[in-house]
Amino acid sequence: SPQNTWKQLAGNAAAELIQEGMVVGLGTGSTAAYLVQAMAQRIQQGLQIKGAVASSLATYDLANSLHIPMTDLDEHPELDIYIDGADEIDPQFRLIKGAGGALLREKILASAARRFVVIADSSKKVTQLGHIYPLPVEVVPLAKTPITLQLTRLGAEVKIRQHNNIPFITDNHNYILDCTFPQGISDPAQLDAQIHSIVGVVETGLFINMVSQVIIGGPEGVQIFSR
Ligand code: DER
Repeated sequence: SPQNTWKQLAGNAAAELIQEGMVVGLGTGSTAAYLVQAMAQRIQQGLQIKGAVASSLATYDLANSLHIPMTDLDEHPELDIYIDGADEIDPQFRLIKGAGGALLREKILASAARRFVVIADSSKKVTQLGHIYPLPVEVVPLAKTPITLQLTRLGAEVKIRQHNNIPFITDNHNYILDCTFPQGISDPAQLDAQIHSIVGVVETGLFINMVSQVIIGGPEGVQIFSR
């Protein structure tokens, strides 16, 4: 599909940003998978990185199977670059992420990276967050119902993410509550703070003030936006 071609354009362009000796964070999802494949090719052609840190067990398995040298945050607490997809990207480079269920480790790696580069097809660009994708919130399972109540009071329609008709379990053994805001999210920073003040919330899919660069693949080819 054209969308996959655009995702591949963005992933290939991001792979060119990786330099010798870097510690690279690898995102999760279909666009990030194109980056992983492009980076694996560059490594086969001789690129020597110090190691890669995966944002999910799924990404770890893909990268490892492509013989990318893997490391972790204990060995390398600071990453040179973190490259990942997004569900929505607004003009201020604020993101909704988490449709793939990996938002906690993705945000941990994004915060550990000197540079966070987002790769996406052009359909992810929005003017206001929250109109296309729900906002995922990772929660401690035992608190899911009181948290649902409080999120509802914040104006969200809340659904627990299911997988084969049972609650989806994240790599960190938590649940995800998908929050739909029918009017969109007018103040992402305020909403993020309000959600984080609810006890039992582990992390939200709102990424604010974290993105250095956005690489968009689309009908016009590749566009790179820097902050
Ligand atoms: O779940 C995630 O955060 C993914 O990175 C998601 O935001 C992008 O997934 P996609 O590249 O498959 O659209």
